[in-house]
Amino acid sequence: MKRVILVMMCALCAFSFTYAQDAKEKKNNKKTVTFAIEGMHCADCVKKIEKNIAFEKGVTDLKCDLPTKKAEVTYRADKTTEDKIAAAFQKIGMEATAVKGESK
Ligand SMILES: [Cu+2]
Repeated sequence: MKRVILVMMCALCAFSFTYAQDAKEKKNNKKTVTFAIEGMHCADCVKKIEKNIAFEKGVTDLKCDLPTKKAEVTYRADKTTEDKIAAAFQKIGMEATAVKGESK
């Protein structure tokens, strides 16, 4: 009988550990994706991006780099997706392509 209890305790421990891990990931599921932006030519374009994309749902951080025509977008994966952000760029007349390998 003791052994059964021990096994059950172990199972419970493993379960709560997995659950805690899950909750932590849900809380901390920020993703950063670098987009190559076609149509970002000048400081006004950067302003336009900052005014629009920074306020997109789920976007928590945005860094534009004009010389390389790249925008680093940090977003909450439970609120939005890479595709939705790219669509938001499209809405303001820019083509955003996620740069693979630069995602964190
Ligand atoms: Cu411009």
